[in-house]
Amino acid sequence: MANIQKRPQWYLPESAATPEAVYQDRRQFLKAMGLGGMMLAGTGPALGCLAQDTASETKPAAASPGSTADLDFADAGRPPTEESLTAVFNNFYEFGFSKRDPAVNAQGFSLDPYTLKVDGLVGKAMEFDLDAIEALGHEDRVYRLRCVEAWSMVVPWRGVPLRKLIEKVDVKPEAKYVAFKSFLDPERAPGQRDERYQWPYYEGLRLDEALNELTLAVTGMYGKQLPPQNGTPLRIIVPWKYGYKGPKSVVQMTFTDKQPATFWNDAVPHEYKFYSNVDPQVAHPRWSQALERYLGEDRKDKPTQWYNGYGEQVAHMYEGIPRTLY
Ligand SMILES: Nc1nc2c(c(=O)[nH]1)N[C@H]1C(S)=C(S)[C@@H](COP(=O)(O)O)O[C@H]1N2
Ligand SMILES: [Mo]
Repeated sequence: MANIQKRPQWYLPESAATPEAVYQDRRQFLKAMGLGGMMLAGTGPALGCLAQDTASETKPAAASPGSTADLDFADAGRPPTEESLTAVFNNFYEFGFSKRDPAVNAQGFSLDPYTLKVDGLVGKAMEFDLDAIEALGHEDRVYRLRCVEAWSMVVPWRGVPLRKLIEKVDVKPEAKYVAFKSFLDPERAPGQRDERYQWPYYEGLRLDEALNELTLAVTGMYGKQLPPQNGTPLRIIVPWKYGYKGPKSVVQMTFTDKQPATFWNDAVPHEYKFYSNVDPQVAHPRWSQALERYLGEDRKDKPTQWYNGYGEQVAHMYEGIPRTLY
């Protein structure tokens, strides 16, 4: 935790002062959920088809009950996104392609009895249940999350630094990357019957990225277990990268010496690269990344921050790598 500072570069004192809760009427709320506009018009096959959404005002969320917030991560520089929004505005293509599908289609979904398999270039392959993972030491951390579609949110996560898990399996020196795999169950996950994609969802990180202090194996949010639509029971969160770099409902982690293929890079290679670091200067082929819309607000008018504002913790990993590779 040595290189985490109390006043990082993105710290905005004005926004840290919690505003009065803003009353949201039903119409505004539906708009915020994306029910007011083009979201009703149909489903889009490619990530980013729904980027031009609209929404309404924000309302700060209450702190998670019983939280033992890690002080270094207690404040993401702006109020947490309302839980009622993060619960109904989701990207989880396994459960449908429009933002409000996962909350409906993943209702009641569970991977119990859960085990996370860890294998590949390790001294000892292992299986962890959720208790074993949480026993490694979980923390409450409030992070910003920036989706490649240009909306963003602030979430109080609960999770275990992935590094703690990696240290358990005795990674071999040849290992340079880690590949993640989400669950596969087309009977329960209707999106997985769509043959335009290769299921299960898969992602990957360079080993140093996986070991970075910020990378979390998340098991909860807002002080509760992860809801199905947010990736029950375990998801990876990599807050300086676009949201799709963090797979949900992960069941396997494999250490490898080769850069792993990733779901979105295979699906649309010229739009989604392996690194996918948040960068206002590197436009998506179909839209600028200079600005973002805070989930719960109307306008896409907030400046996007390089590395989503986490440059102090991560920029050193990318020296000499051209930004266009992101
Ligand atoms: N398995 C899986 N993981 C996934 C996705 C997905 O479709 N499937 N979508 C990603 C994208 S694009 C984003 S922005 C976040 C969304 O997380 P949220 O729905 O909890 O906000 O999950 C990421 N992880
Ligand atoms: Mo995303």
